Amino acid sequence: MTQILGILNVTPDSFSDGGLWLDREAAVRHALGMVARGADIIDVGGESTRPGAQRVAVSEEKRRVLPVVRELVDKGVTVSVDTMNAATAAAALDAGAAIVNDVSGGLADPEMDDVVIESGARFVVMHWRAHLDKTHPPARYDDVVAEVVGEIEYRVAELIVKGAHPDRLIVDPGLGFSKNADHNWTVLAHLDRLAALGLPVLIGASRKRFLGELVPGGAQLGERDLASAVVAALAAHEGVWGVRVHDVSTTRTALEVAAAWNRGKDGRR
Ligand code: PMM
Repeated sequence: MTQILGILNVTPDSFSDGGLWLDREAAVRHALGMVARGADIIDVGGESTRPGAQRVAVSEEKRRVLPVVRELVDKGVTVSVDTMNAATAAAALDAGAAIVNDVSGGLADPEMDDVVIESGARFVVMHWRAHLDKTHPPARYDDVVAEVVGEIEYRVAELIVKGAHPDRLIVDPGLGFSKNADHNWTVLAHLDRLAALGLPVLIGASRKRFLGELVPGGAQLGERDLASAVVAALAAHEGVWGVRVHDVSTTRTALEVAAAWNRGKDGRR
């Protein structure tokens, strides 16, 4: 069954849920609710990656993230930490996190590769070109699928040369990161090309702007959650390993449908 990573943004400024879970108790309660609704993993982040977001000091990021990681691990929850900072990743792994989810795939912090390789933790290698701030022009692609898959493949090869075990790596095309709506849809329609790397694929489409642009009323979270769940079902149908989402309940239903569909294909129903 496709894994559900429930998003827990412990930030004041994430685009859809900034400020909601800054308080530790509220954050833990929300995370446990997501687990009860069917999340397999809770992805805890303390720095917003939305376009134009201010970078957060590592000390502040740790202050936001670590108590929540510790408490969730204590309660038996599998935790991933969403960070571009090696020091935060190392501290979260010490606190019991199982996965490092780095939207820069190790490119933002030169220490990150060593931290994940030495710890033996699982590592999400997301496709990333640059911080999403005004100093970087929009990314250009001649062939978005070939370039995204090729750049991820290169990063994976570098990690393996440095000593990473391939079965610790998960790949993610980084929807919306230096990609416009057309780029995102083109990548989604060619997930088989990413899957051909032979590593588990994670997709993070939840509530992103390209879904809001698609549907009437798409500015509203409910509409985006429905669109996000449809993407999750289609991605699951393509065999992805996991989806990173805000609305766990709707996603669970969507994934049940995709799983039943696939069972039907095998004639096992
Ligand atoms: N997107 C965001 C943050 N972290 N991690 C992975 N692996 N993949 C993503 O697509 C991704 C991510 C930005 O979304 P948010 O502000 O809703 O967390």
